Amino acid sequence: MTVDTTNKTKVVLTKGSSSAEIFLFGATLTSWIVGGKELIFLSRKAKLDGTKAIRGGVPIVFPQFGTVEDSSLPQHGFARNSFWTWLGIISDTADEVQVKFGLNQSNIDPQLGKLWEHTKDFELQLTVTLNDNKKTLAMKINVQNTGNNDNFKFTALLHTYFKINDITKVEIFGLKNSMYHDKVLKKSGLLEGNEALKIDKETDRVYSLNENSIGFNFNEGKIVIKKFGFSDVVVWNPWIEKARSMADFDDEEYKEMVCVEVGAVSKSVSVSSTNSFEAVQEL
Ligand code: TA6
Repeated sequence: MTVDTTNKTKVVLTKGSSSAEIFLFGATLTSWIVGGKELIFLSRKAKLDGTKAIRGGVPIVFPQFGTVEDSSLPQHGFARNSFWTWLGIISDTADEVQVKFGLNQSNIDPQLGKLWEHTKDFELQLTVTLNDNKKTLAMKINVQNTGNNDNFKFTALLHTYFKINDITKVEIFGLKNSMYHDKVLKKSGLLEGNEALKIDKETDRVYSLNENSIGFNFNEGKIVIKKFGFSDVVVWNPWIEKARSMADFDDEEYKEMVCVEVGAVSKSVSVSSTNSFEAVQEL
């Protein structure tokens, strides 16, 4: 079965030797198996019952990245904390299957929805494309302003947790000569001088990146992330202390994951009435 929806909490895609799983909660993709390998990290302690955002996979960050001074929205917004609507199969061919999920005001807990003035005016869709011939996984977000009058601003990001087996062997490429904000040092306007960024401490950086191709080498191989429409890349690893502070993350799991996240976060996106914003990551 190419698209299995018998488990009401998630959709399982299978195409040849590739597979992917997407929970309706947060439309969070929690698994991508390709070439016999799982490439997505999911914490052994992740909550999968809708009680909190899933720790791992690809949480959808919308309409806000992080926390913002004059906003009462929770960190990373409400999309990852809401049950999305299954919008069905878009296409299913010999090599590829494409499915869609949607989020609008009807999916949002009113207690959360009232924290953003445009909750009634947005329609967010996620399209997931699994291609077994190209061995790729594409995720596209489309943000529609369905209101009749004013435009609205948001930030959005695909918070991808990649599964690796040794963080000390990870080298992230494609960032050299880009400017970044370092959330650990709380410093902005820093210039990345490394051809290959290694992770050996808590790392939480927002890179403004014109390049549309980044990636990383790791023990098991190399992952290239192509981005279209996203202006930024966030690199995050909690390292030892932050790992210990997260109840839904095992103390040692910082060694087995790295987040390389594409998004539009360093400056907000504005969508005018009846218009939309679209962005894609292809792995
Ligand atoms: O994307 C990196 C980041 O913004 C970090 O600052 C860290 O907070 C991470 O997201 C996870 O956030 P969460 O709210 O899921 O614990």
